[in-house]
Amino acid sequence: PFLQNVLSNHQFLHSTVDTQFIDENQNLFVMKPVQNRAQKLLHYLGHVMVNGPTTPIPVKAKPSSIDPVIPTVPMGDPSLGFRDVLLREGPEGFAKAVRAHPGLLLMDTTFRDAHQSLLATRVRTHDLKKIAPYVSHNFNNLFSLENWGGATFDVAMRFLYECPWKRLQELRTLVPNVPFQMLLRGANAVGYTNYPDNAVFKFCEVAKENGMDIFRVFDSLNYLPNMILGMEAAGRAGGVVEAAISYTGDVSDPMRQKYSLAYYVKLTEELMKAGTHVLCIKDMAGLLKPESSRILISALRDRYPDVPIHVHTHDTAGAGVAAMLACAEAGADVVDVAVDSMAGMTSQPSMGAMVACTKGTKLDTGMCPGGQVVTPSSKIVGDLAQFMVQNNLTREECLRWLSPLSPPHSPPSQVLKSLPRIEGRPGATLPPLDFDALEAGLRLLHGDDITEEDVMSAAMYPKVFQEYKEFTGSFGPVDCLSTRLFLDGPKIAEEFQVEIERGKTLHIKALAVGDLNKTGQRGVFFELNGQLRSVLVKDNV
Ligand code: 3PY
Ligand code: ZN
Repeated sequence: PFLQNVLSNHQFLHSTVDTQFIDENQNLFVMKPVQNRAQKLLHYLGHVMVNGPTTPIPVKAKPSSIDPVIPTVPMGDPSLGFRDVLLREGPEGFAKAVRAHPGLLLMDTTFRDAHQSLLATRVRTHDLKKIAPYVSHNFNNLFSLENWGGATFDVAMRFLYECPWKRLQELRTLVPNVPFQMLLRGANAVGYTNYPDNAVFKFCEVAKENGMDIFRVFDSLNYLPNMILGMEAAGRAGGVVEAAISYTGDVSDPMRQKYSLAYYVKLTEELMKAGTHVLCIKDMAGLLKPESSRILISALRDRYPDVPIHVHTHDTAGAGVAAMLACAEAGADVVDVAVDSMAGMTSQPSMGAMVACTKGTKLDTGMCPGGQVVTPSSKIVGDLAQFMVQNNLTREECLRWLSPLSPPHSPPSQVLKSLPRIEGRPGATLPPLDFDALEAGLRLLHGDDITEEDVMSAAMYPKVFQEYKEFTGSFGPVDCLSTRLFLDGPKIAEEFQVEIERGKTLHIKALAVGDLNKTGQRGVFFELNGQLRSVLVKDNV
């Protein structure tokens, strides 16, 4: 149970209590241990200075020592945006306003899919926060800003040692006017596994409370029961439900019948029946071409004149802008783009290109342009393809001979062989998650400042959350460090500031790294707020 001391005990603070109350509540005088965040951060910096980055980064190149110039924003509140419509009119009213909007609307994926696709999801909250006010002021007419979900949740804790919920809260404060959008993997929420249904419901509820607005719900195999569960969870939380059909094949090729136009029309019918507010076509492999875009979007537009259609693609083959233009011309309301410098290749098409291509037409956007390189689902397909090539297998051979070979880690269903199978939607038969028991366990392990958000992080990623708490337990709030300091540490004699909470700034100067001692350690010396401090770091090299 949560220990409430004299600083937080409600009864103590708000009612007259007698000495017996004090006698009976010994916990009133239990104080949290001093956090000593400063010393922990020095330990982190010392560790990076001696051993290099703690975060696996896919390239050897050092982070740039140039501090990016952040464009200034005008004083005062940003102009109103679609979030104001959403807050005023709710998801249905929002969908109507989107449909009624004359030009083409854009979703900016820079804060999520663009860096997930190009930079292995390694952009830190620290940097997102710096540019967020600019986005809020200059891109207030975006349909949404995609900034959460997909791989961001896992990577934030696993590799960046930061809290994904804090990212959401902080960005929400900085961007009050543009709807936030996240990618929810249906019944798999933001994970790679099956969760009990109540975990998915609770997850969406807490995400909405923390500022999420639009939930793009997909299942990479278009497995309807999984999608519908995610849609229900997002809808019940009060979010905008955007059901997304994963697109594959080529609807413009009459020879390819498995994923034909009829397949997509049928699926759309089901998602409309399930009450989606927005319909999304999610072309995660970048397969849409202008002709297939026209065929698909005009068919859906004809059948469902009232639902906003939102199209997502990747520019993998370079046809992204052409395809998205064709979608818009065929009746799509929203397409996904990324900031020019983080667009193209496996990311989304460039915002600048879309803005320029529609300028002065009826689709005018009203904007003035100013490791793992594939999505997780594509990786499953890629792993299998590589496996087949390596073993020189045809499709038939693969199916027939798969048994004696060692499969890749992300197997197709045949590989299950005698492994246990689940009939139907896995979450339906999993026992509900006991949030109270989980919370009590976390408090025991990590102390009392466990929040509802932490409980959800642990529900999604138990091991990753555990390691994240251990890491920040010894190294402190590393999310407060600039990215260069986080990855590379300071240079000797460099002076810098770290704001560890609002109004609480550490002034640090790196002084020296000592020689290797007999036990394989080095002293690293700093000045912290004018006082000499040192830490002892094991040299792993
Ligand atoms: C994800 O699941 O993270 C994706 O981006 C799927 O395309
Ligand atoms: Zn994507």
